[in-house]
Amino acid sequence: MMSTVSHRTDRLSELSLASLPASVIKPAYEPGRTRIGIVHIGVGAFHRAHQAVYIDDLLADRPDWAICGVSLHSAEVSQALMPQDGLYSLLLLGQQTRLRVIGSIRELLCAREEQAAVLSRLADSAVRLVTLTITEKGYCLAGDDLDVTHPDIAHDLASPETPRSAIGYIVAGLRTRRRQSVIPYTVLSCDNLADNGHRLRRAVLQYAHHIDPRLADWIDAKVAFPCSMVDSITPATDDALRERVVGELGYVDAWPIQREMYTQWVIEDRFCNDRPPFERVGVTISHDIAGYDRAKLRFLNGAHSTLAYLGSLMNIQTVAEAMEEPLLAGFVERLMHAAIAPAITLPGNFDTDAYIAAILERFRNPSIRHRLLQIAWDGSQKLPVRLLSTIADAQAKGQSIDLLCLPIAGWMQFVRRQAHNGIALVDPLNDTLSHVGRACTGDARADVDAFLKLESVFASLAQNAAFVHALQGAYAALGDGTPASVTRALTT
Ligand code: CS2
Repeated sequence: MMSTVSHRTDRLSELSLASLPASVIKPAYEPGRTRIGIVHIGVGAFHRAHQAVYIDDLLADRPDWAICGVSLHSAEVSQALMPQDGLYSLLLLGQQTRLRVIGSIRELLCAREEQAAVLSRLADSAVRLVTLTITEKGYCLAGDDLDVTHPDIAHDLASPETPRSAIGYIVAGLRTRRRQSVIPYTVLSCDNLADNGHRLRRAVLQYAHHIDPRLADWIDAKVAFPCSMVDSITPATDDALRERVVGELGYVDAWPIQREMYTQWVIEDRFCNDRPPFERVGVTISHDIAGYDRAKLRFLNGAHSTLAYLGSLMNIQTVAEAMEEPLLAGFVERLMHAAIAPAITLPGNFDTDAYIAAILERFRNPSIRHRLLQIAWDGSQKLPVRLLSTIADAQAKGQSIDLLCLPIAGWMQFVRRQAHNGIALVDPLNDTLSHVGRACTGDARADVDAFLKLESVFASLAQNAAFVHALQGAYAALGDGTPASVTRALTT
């Protein structure tokens, strides 16, 4: 959200760079002298805290890889950052904190208001890479396939020249490049989805096929969609951060961001056009990233969602506070070791114990106020990739799924509680979920059955008797979802 802090000083801008305090890390290049080589769709805090920082590290050497950030719907970020020449501050949270000003986003466009400019960037041969952080719901998938009934996709299929969805923009750009014989860009998903590149490719091809089968064949043959794994904990901006940044910077920043010191980016080595020399700035380029993305999603994100739902039911506010609750911290640790680790297939040299220990350490970081309610957003999109896929694999291996069902039941109880309190969920399925939640009576069988009708969440697991039974047991164990009953469920 934009700043509510009063403007007591000047605004951060290119002009102010020279007079920033020495403690602030600033771009090692002149932002105005860079050229755009990347279009990024979805300029949220995560992109600005992650990919844009790697590119910021690179621009002194390679000024041809600056970013044009595109927001599909909201003009909020361009309104906040354009008056500051695209600059913004990033507070790095660790034992010591560091403040950095990032200059790699040289242009910000709101697609809804500046469609022609976005399409012309996508057609520009200097743009060799399109990256995306549009969150799980932005892919408009139903299971593994493109959801052609999704309103944005239906709109774009009817008028592909004036798209609304990310998939619609990617294909519109590729279509023009094909027509003009311009080499296509690589399309790199940076979202928390297993096999994100494969899923995006499939959705793009299905969409293109509806418009023009020859275009789909061309994309199939010419365009690369590498998979990637991204990792850095990025709590949402709050007023405390804004105040702190004004104090340390001496300038007002309308939308600073924060993240933990730790960061990781692994990208599959599959490109159809030039790419930034990512290795120079700490990105891992690998031929096989499957395994790494799964590990991150299932351990880190699976544990995060578990803390989010069970912790929120216990009225706990943040991840670090949840980790101070021994029953909850003990449960996520047990969940990772005893339920997630045995079900997952990992690369041979993967050190699972060290990976789990590092995650728990990051969760305990007291300098990060990462709100559980932020992680609880979009549960209907996150649970399938974070926990339900582990449940399916555990069942296939004949392992117990009892522990894994507790966070799923926790989500249902959370939805029920929010609905009964009249609080809307941040979730694309909010209407349906609130309806289901309001109708819950506490009867485990009836309540769980109503949730299982959500086909896009549970798919065939809804017909799996062992899963349904275990889930009903977990839901019943959580009783009425009050802190006392969650505590009781965690004790047994
Ligand atoms: C979190 C992630 O909000 C969430 O759902 O689980 O954003 C998490 O912090 C990142 O994936 C860490 O890399």
